[in-house]
Amino acid sequence: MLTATRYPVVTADEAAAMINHGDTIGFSGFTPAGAAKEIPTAIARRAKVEHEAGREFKIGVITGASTGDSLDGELARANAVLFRTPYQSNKYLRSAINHGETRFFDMHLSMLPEATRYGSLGKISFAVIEASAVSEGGEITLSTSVGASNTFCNVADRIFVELNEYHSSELKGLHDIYEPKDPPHRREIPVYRCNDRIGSTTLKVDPKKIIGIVKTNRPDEVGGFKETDAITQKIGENVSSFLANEIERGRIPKSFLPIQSGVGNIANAVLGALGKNPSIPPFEMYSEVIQDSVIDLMRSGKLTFGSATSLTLTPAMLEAVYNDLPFFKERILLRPQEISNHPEVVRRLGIISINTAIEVDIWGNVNSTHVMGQNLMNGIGGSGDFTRNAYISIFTCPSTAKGGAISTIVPLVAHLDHSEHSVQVIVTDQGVADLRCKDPVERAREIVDKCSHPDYRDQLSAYFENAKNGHTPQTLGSAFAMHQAFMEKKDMRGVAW
Ligand code: 0RQ
Repeated sequence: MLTATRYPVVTADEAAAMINHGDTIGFSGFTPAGAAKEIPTAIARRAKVEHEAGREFKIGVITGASTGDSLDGELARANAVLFRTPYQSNKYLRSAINHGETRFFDMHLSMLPEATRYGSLGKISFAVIEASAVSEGGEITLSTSVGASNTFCNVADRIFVELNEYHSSELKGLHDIYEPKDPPHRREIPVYRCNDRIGSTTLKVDPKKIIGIVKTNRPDEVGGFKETDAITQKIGENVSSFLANEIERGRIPKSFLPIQSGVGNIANAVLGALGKNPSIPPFEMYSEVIQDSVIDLMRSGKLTFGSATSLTLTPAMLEAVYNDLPFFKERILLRPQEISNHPEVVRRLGIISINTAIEVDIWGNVNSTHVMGQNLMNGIGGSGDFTRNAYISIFTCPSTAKGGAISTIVPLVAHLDHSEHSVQVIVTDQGVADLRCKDPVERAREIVDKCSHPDYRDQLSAYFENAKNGHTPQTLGSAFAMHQAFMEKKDMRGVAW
């Protein structure tokens, strides 16, 4: 490992001792991949001691997206998070947010770095960045994600590096670090193909800003995936046959288009199904996350290139990649999230976006973030960056949740993340609703007939078929009756309008 000697080697507790109550910290990490691990855990230890002594101790936490338990989980359990942005997925942090103990504001992931640079998020006191190597001259080779680490290091005066020996020492060349210029006269981001390299292989910082190196040897805290079940498999098959049919009809080029796919079990199943469909040619990804299924597709030759901002792999899969690194370095590029998710590039490349909804209404609006319109689940993540700008934007979800007691198709979403103007295709285990060029009533029929669960189909049709109120026949007095039924009797079935 390239370990420069000029920097002070400190323990995580020594680093945490330099951080004050009220400081805002930019931590590396996009999903648990490449997330800082040692220092946040030490800050949580410090917070507990301070709280026991009757002193306030909370920090502002900014990251790329979600992180691992040793960051979000440890800090939330220590009640040490003043505010948090953007996307998170930790159950302890989620609980603190929903109980009003931690302020959380959501952001499109592509916009976080710019907001950080221009000071909208206040002063960033420290950057805490995981790296696989650091040189005497301040060249940092990141690990399994880029996220917003480049921006955090640029804006912070003081940088701690967690030098993680778990990662391969050969990662240089996997990353492409580039930051856009200032507006208003900035030029285009010169990514014209998924594999275009536009920046540098290392993150270059003023070496004087690196005030401590914490050595560690720990894997990313990436959990395993649930086995594909009948529902997720059906969703995957529905997406892949829809796209194959679009090629057949000439609405997608025969050479196909780059794919963006969200994270989680459904995304895994969708990618698996794309891989198995013989009518879909070998393709590329321009996405934010590379997860286990992507690696399998690369090995089989079905996926020829993957551009993303994180390598979110289970430890066994990451080890397999490290054992075959020359093969994967030719096929993977990790960019800052500002570039991987940039609307300009998404539109230019003609990306097919595939993200997950919590619920969808019959008009095509999507809620990806709030349960019953109230409790935050995870956040919008990159779904807005891609959906609004994609060539074809797809949302997937199972047709029901909580054992059938919740219909994910509802008269009106209880929280809006993606509007009917940006959402083009809905896919559930029941089928595919193509909303393009349909008016609101045609969309409602398409979504209810093709995507809703049979238990809810008549109920949902009855909501709009007899209404005569306007272009979008919404009935304001009963639009949330299904949500209210669930909150009162834990079941959305049997609502009469
Ligand atoms: O809860 O496990 O307690 O039953 O939500 O749902 O079906 O396991 O699916 O893990 O893929 O998560 C939208 C949250 C889906 C996620 C969301 C309950 C359900 C379950 C999880 P239980 P599943 P997933 C990528 C880009 C953000 C937008 C995006 C997400 C739990 O995919 O955060 O795609 N997306 N961003 O039971 C009540 C409903 C429900 C419901 C599901 N209608 N009402 N509960 N659940 N639907 C991210 C990045 O950019 C990094």
